[in-house]
Amino acid sequence: TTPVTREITPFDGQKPGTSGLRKKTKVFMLDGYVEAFVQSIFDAIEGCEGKTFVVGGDGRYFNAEAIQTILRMAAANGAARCIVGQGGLLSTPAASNLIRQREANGGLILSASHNPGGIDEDFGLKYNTANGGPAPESVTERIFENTKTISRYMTLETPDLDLSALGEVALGDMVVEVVDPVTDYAALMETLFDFDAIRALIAGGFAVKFDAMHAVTGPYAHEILENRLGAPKGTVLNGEPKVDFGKGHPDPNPIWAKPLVDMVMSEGGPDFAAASDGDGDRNMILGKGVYVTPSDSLAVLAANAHLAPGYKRGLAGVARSMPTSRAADRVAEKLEIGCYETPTGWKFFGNLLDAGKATLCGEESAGTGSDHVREKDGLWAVLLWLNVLAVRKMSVGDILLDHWQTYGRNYYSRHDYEAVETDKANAVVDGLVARLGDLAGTEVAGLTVEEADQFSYLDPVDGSVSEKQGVRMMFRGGSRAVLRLSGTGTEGATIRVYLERYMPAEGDLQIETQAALAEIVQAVEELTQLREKTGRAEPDVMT
Ligand code: VG1
Ligand code: CO
Repeated sequence: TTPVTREITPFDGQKPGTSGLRKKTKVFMLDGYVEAFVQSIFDAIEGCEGKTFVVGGDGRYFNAEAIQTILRMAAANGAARCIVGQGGLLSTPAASNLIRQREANGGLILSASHNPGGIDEDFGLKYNTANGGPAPESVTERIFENTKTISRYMTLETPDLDLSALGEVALGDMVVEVVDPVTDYAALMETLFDFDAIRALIAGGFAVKFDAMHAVTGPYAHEILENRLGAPKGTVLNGEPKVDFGKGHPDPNPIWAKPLVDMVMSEGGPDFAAASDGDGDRNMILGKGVYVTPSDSLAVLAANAHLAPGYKRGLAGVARSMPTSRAADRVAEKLEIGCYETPTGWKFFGNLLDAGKATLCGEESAGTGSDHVREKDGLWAVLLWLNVLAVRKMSVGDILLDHWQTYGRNYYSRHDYEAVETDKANAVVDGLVARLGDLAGTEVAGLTVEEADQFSYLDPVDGSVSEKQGVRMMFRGGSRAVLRLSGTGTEGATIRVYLERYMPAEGDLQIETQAALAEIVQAVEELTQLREKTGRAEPDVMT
């Protein structure tokens, strides 16, 4: 068990994106690929000597193999301890919690989140820092720089460890501690929410369904919803994690979780339904006959969080990613609390949470979370909704309507054009950027452009600046469109178009969403020629 040093040559393109490195699984399986990236991480954090790491993933294909590689390398690089979820499983929020609770130096999380899994699908790996959150850009840039020159890595020549049994085992001079992935996370949830109130709600016949989409949240949801909150067996659907997520696309939105949406839209459907993604950090919230957009969900939770014990002190502030609708801003204004607009990706919320400036954060992509961890958290959002429902004793639909009648409604939708040829996608963005200077005052599709720019973010805590975080087109009257390229895809480019239109409380609050946004869609097409330039008649996904 003496560490060995092996020579290696760099791989192209090991650049972390919105949330770590994501590639086709077969790319990750290339000889030395994981090793090159992991050694680049270890070198970027000035080595592992004496450090403790949390290691786990969403259980997708290649999760088990990659973990063994990481453990051997951590040991060879001098780490003192690795805390690993049993069977290699840890949801992203549970990993974040463990890093914080155990005061680890960081964590390696294996996931491609909402991307499909399997040998022909996607895999991912990201590094989280000691606060439990995704490494900030300063760290991911250092990692990427290292990947370009990496020439060696350290490992041990040891057989695979058995990660199925709880307890400690030695790996060289390092201790590997296998923990139950659910226990500490479930305990944390009990400190935040009124489990008795939710138990009573459910016991009173309030019907709940949770779709784990064959991904990592299955065991968490079985334990929390069924065992601890007394929901009947069968509440959790697709609760057994599978390496290929049952060949599904573990993205909780109305397209990929359609069966659940159909269920709540049909006669006799549940009162409340929710789903989470591959690694358990996303959430979709549904009520009888209603789909709650993630942007609305953030706003509703911000307005009601004080009803749950963990937030009864009130919120310090709310943060949302720039493309997320401004519904939460209206709540922050009313509560007279801070409101922050960050670039896409949870890593930008970390400083605000650490500094106590924001308590709740959210993204339009079905991510909501709070200062309890440093990742977005799917089951947390579900439990906060249930806690609010238990206290307010209203349906999801009525809570939503009441919210719009108080704050007005931000009609919102995101249109994705997936796997577009990279040059074509760049041409769309570059074409728009080139025109930005002259857009103000332009009339398109019955709308007037008031302002257009590229979003850049000045972090109010550490003063760092992140530029070119998406193009914004603001229209007179408060409508808005945002265009940016995805940083999590593994095939060509995905163009995301985010559409928003504000309707004051006294206006029409019941327009069908796509109809409400049709003019803005038309305006975007006229301003970008997106459909024409990409040859796409319509988006692949609308959320
Ligand atoms: C997408 C979402 C973003 C989210 C990111 C990671 O990024 O838009 O809001 O933070 O995925 O989520 P992009 O660059 O493809 O738009 V997850 O659940 O993949 O960790
Ligand atoms: Co995710």
